[in-house]
Amino acid sequence: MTGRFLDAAPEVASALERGRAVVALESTIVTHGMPYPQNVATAREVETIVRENGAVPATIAVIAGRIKIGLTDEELEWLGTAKDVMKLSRADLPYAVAARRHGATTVAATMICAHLAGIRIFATGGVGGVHQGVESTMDISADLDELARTPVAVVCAGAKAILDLPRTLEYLETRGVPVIGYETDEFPAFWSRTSGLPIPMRLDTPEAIADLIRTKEALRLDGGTLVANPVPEADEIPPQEMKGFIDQAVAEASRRGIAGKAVTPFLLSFLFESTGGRSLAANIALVKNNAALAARLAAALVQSAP
Ligand code: PSU
Ligand code: MN
Repeated sequence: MTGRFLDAAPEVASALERGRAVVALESTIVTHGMPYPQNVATAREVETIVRENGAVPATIAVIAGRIKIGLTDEELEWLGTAKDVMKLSRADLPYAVAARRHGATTVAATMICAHLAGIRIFATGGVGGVHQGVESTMDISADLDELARTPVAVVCAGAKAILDLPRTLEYLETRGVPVIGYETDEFPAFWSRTSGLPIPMRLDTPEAIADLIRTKEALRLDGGTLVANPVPEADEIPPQEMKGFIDQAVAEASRRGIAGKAVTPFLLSFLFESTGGRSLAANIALVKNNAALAARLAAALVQSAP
């Protein structure tokens, strides 16, 4: 039924048919998360890293209303500079498909499309979360509710430190989302390896995480799993250093009245400027690191399947 909206790239379709490892990748990071040309270069490198670690990459986006599961090189290059690409979350996905629009998928929308295609593992940079000032804005990313309902495991570097991280973890717990630290005792804060917040549970191998995912499925527990993988030490920006930049960015967003979907892209590009490009370098490194772990996890998941 849903298949009529999807176009799976031949390589992805054949991997899924044969029960091989596939890793979904999002596209909002390309259109709204990084500047050109780093966005396209990173997306290509991430696909290569997924392959090198034993899985087939499937970058997901909506092009002229078609849900693409795996993009060609030309499509990726076009997406990197296109101007009329919507940022799609759960709420906007049916509109983009019905109205034949172009759209980049956020974590929430990528999870939905990955699940429709039969993909269980997805790598991104950082998931959306509860925003600072939520008391007045009610801004909570739809990514969190998607994690509560759609059975896809999302590998990320924690949540961006521009968010209210304690409330983000509280919300995930309330909604029953397992948050697993990979080789870490703290919930990572995207550009930084630490946040001061203890991780709810820790596992140190892709096999152990695959086992948890299978157990969760066997127990018929709905929803996804969040795997938090800290940015590599060499690329980290220490939390105390990042804090000043973040406070400045959040204050500027509120001064300019930035709201809704525009908040996260504004903060990311503001930080890119204010850190002199360091935030972007860390962002690129952590996405690659997540792609490698996601591919190993996808391989472990198909290998030890009962
Ligand atoms: N991670 C990044 N860069 C990004 C995002 C995540 O490294 O641009 C995007 C993801 O697509 C995520 C979205 O789903 O930001 C969250 O947006 P919002 O806060 O509006 O839900
Ligand atoms: Mn939001």
